Amino acid sequence: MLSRSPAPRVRTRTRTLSLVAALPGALLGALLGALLAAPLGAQPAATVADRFTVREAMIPARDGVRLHTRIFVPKAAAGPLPFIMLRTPYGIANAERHFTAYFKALADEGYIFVFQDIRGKFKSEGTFVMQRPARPRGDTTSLDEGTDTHDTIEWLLRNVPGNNGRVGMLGVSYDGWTTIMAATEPHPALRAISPQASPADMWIGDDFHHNGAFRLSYGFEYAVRVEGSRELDLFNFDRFDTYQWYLRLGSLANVNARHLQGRIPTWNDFVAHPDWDAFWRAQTVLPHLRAVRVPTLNVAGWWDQEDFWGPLAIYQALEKTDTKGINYLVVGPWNHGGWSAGEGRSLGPISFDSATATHFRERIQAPWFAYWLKDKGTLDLPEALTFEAGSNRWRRWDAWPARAGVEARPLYFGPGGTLGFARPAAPRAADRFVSDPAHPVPYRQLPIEPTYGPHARRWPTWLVEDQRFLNGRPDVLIYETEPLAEDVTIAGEVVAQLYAATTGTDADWIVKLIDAYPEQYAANWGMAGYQLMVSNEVFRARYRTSREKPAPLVANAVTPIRYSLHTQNYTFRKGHRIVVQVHSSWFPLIDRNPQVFVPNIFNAKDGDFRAQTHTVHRSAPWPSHVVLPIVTR
Ligand code: PG9
Repeated sequence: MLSRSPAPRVRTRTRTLSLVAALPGALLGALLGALLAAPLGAQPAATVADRFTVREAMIPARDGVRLHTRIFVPKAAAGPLPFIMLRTPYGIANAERHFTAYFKALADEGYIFVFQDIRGKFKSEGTFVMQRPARPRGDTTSLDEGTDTHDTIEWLLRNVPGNNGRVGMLGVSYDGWTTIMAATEPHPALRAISPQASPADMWIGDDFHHNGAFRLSYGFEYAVRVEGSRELDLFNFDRFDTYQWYLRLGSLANVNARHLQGRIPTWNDFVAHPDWDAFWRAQTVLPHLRAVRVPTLNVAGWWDQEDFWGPLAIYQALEKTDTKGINYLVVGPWNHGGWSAGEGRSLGPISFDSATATHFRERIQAPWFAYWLKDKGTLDLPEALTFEAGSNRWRRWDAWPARAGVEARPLYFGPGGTLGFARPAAPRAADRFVSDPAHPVPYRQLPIEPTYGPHARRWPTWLVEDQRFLNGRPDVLIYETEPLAEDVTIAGEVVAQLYAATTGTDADWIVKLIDAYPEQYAANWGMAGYQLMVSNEVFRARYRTSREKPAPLVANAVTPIRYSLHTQNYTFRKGHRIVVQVHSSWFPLIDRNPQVFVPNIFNAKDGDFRAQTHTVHRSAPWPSHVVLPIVTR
């Protein structure tokens, strides 16, 4: 591992046997068994039944609702043992699958594993609420996922013999969110958490919206999946290509009228709360992260198709109060949850030259929990550990976004589709295109099969698909540099700065930063000219001045639009070109903007959607560009 940052924080502790004697409920039998038995990791053929005593429990929460829980107690391991808990809306009947990959190194280490159906899902009682808001500060009577976790921990400590009084929690996405929710009012026994790909604010940057633009295909299909039944449901599309299905749907008002008839609460919430109002502000976990009290390993993937904003926002919120240095960040070259299964040697056709996911599970996740829950080993983890794709190496940082040795440099749009570091001098220069809601730009190559179900295939890797599929579309602006004379490495926040105008009164903007491989690519001819998206984001212009109060654009007026394309750590190799694409629809990932201002797009009429001419300026007074955080040393 190469490092340009100061020496990492290294904490050392030695395992202490007195801990075993000091804790209540120590299982002498288990201890003796562990002494006699080979380590679990040395028994690959052992079945779950060989390794664990499995127990089912209905654990009562404080309001009497009982939560369905499966507890796996190792038959042979040095005890007493900490708990590792995962709480999920997705069902736990098959939870033991985690022992083959995601939790394999943890199981080899030895924990009591706890899997729980959250309130209202599968065999747990009560009512499911999509991301039930954290109860307000000072409210001691309401319930949330944090109180359910608290009550579960209390029960486990009393009712599962052989525990060491400590609990760790982890999970990906919704299960990552239940993990961070447990830390809002943590039980004292909660001693380590790893929220992984957890959403943080569904309006600003995670599954359901990005900068106010509605994530149509995911929002619709996920809401039906989770709320269509107590278990998991699938929307029955009448065709394979959902691009066509969503296009024929027309206005979003047709969803309830034709398909859902108001049956899906989350869809009704989308319709009732188009702006960042009290509903979304109550749902975000960020204001509840007032102090980092539990050691936290935040995990994210650079090509996460669902929740990349959330884990970084949670890391940054916790970092504000992290005086003890117990808040960590790991970002790898993964899609949504890509670290939890497989080796992580590649994503789609992109190779990373090493087993990044295995490395995470065995060398980062497992030792990290052992350190906090078993006082075991040393912790050789910097503040932030990122995988720098392109150069394909892990990098250690003492802050994220990286501060030292990084310079923010604008890369300007130029004439004839050029892109360069020289600021434009022309007094007037611009590119124009017609954005037509009847022919929206697809977010990936057609056909776009459903996100879930037997035909789902490309959703998990669409972010790494070759962006050349949009070449030649008149409504996609493309700017590209000359082949790079040397490697260009970025580490930090990428920002889009557009100076744009439209003949309409509302518009979406999509800006993508792309690595174009050389056309002469002897290393791998199959990848010659490949265009890999490195950063991307959408911005709905009606929210440019306020998330709460959308405002129409002034037709034909040049309007500055500045927004984050998120952080990234990437090396554009010598000989590659940097490419920027700009367009105004990304369908059906993002719903179509009518391009005339309407108060609530969910209630727009089919006739409200109009083609408009959009202009992107690239002149001296209005130099549209992207800002790159370039590593200078
Ligand atoms: N991205 C999914 C999700 C999390 C939380 C709320 C809604 C959706 C998930 O994979 O769990």
